[in-house]
Amino acid sequence: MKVRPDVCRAILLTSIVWFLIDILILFYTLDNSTLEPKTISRAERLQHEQKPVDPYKAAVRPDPVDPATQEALDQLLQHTSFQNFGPGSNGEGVKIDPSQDQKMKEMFKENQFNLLASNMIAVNRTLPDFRSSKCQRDYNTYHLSELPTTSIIIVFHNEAWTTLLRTLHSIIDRSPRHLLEEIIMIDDCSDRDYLKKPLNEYVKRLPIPVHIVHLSERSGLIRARLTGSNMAKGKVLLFLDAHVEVTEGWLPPLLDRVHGDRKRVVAPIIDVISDDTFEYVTASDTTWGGFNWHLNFRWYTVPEREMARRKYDRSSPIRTPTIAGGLFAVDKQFFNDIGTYDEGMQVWGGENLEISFRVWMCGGFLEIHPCSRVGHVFRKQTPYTFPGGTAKVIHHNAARTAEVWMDEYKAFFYQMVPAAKNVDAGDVTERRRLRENLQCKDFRWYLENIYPEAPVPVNYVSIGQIINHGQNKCLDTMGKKSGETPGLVTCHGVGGNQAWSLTRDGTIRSDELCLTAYSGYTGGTGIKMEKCAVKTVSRNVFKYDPVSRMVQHPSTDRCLSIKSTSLAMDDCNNLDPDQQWSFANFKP
Ligand SMILES: *[C@@H]1O[C@H](CO)[C@@H](O)[C@H](O)[C@H]1NC(C)=O
Ligand SMILES: [Mn+2]
Repeated sequence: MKVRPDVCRAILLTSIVWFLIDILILFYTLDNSTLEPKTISRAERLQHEQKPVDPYKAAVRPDPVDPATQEALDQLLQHTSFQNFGPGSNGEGVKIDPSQDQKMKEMFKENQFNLLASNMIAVNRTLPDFRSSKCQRDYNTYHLSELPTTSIIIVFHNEAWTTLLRTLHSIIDRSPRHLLEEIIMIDDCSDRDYLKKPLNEYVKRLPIPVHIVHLSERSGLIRARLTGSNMAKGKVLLFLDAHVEVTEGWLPPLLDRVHGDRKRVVAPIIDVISDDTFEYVTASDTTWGGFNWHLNFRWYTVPEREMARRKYDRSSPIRTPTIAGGLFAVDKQFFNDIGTYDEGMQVWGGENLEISFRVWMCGGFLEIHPCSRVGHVFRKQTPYTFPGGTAKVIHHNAARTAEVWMDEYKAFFYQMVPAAKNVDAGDVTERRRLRENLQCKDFRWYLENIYPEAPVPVNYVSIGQIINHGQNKCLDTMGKKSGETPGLVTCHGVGGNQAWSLTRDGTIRSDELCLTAYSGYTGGTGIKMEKCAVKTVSRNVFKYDPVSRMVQHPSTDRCLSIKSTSLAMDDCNNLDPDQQWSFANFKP
């Protein structure tokens, strides 16, 4: 092989140039790395080590801090762990030594979770990557640079320092920086000092903009969130609770869905951070949100129908009838278009069903993305006070939802929660007008198309009490559970445990419990209440004849009757008044 001399010269010349550049770089780095460290004295290093751990060196020098605030923050940080491999790392739980039992119990009361354990765990603790391999593969298909930015909105009231910081650090450590426009924190009138100036000071160190608004009066979740959304600069709003930990890869799946169609409102799987040990426990990926006659949000198993629609791909988003409400992403414009929140609601509770019904009925979609997981500290009871009383607030909010969105089906709520009838729901004309203006579909459409598995039946022929003519008494769940026989007591006519519905397909249900007749029940009267099956089964199907008033059970060929004052199945006899029943609000 022949090489021409001018090519040789060119190669030689470039080599020399590169050699010279190398030497220059070498000199430059030597200059910095060999000389500087030696100039730091041992004393200075010691001082450096003793300073409270500075988790994120601020890139810009923050404004001067007043000494009192600085001292308060230093104090807090001395008791804030940033330790690697410390207690609770990798999502593990923390067991408190029995000698600290008393202290633990005292501290538990402050926030209704194990604060002592939380304080031992690093605020930037590690967590495993819980995503399925399919989710991890899908992650690589997102065009991260094209996804919209998000403003994260966190409302808190007297939140604990370590849980709040863990929320912030987990977001910062596990989200692509360019997707985080900002974190907006709304302090709903906390009275704990560390949540004021020290917190303001602390967030300045974080490498993303964090804005804190301290509301001067208790505003409740809805108004606090609206304060946040009105400030937000990001395209997508992401509401988070104040005691959560996001996991690896949590953000892009949510943004990707909203980006694909801005009418999608998307929630992550909400995993459980134990309120006792702070262990991170994954939740099922085959659970979705529903609601019962009380208008309580409830988790239920995703029905076969939805699994099939998703082609049994467990990484594909679940179309859920409702969302839990604490954590979700929504396009800011869409959120505004469909009427943000109902500002007539108070404090907290019930707003999740309201926004769920509204999103579906007014043209949006609600999804749970199984590739996005966020842990949440679930508490057994709320540590906060509800001005006016918890029940009253919850009933007020639920009644507004029922009045605006549920049409005739609100009867199920009022039957089950008669106390709600006496609570003033306030003026709902604005919200009804919103429904008009948006030309939303009706509740029947929602039940038929989005939630046919709902405890509220689409088609029903009665709602209210069921009277036995022989005894002149009413069927009563007596607050009993699945597997027990309902009672027969004096009719009181106000619903509650005497609220039943005969459905078009022949089930007799009270909320989630169905009358179930079965010849194989041993030692009983052949009838019990059981959790209603998702798809009606013959055990639950009765046939009511409004003329003879008999309730026949075709699959056992017996009739609903009474045996010595108890409910029982018996051979049908149309002369027996104990086999005659009437159903309130019967319309065949
Ligand atoms: C937590 O923060 C500390 C202080 O910045 C740092 O040294 C440590 O590596 C961090 N731990 C993790 C798991 O990121
Ligand atoms: Mn919470």
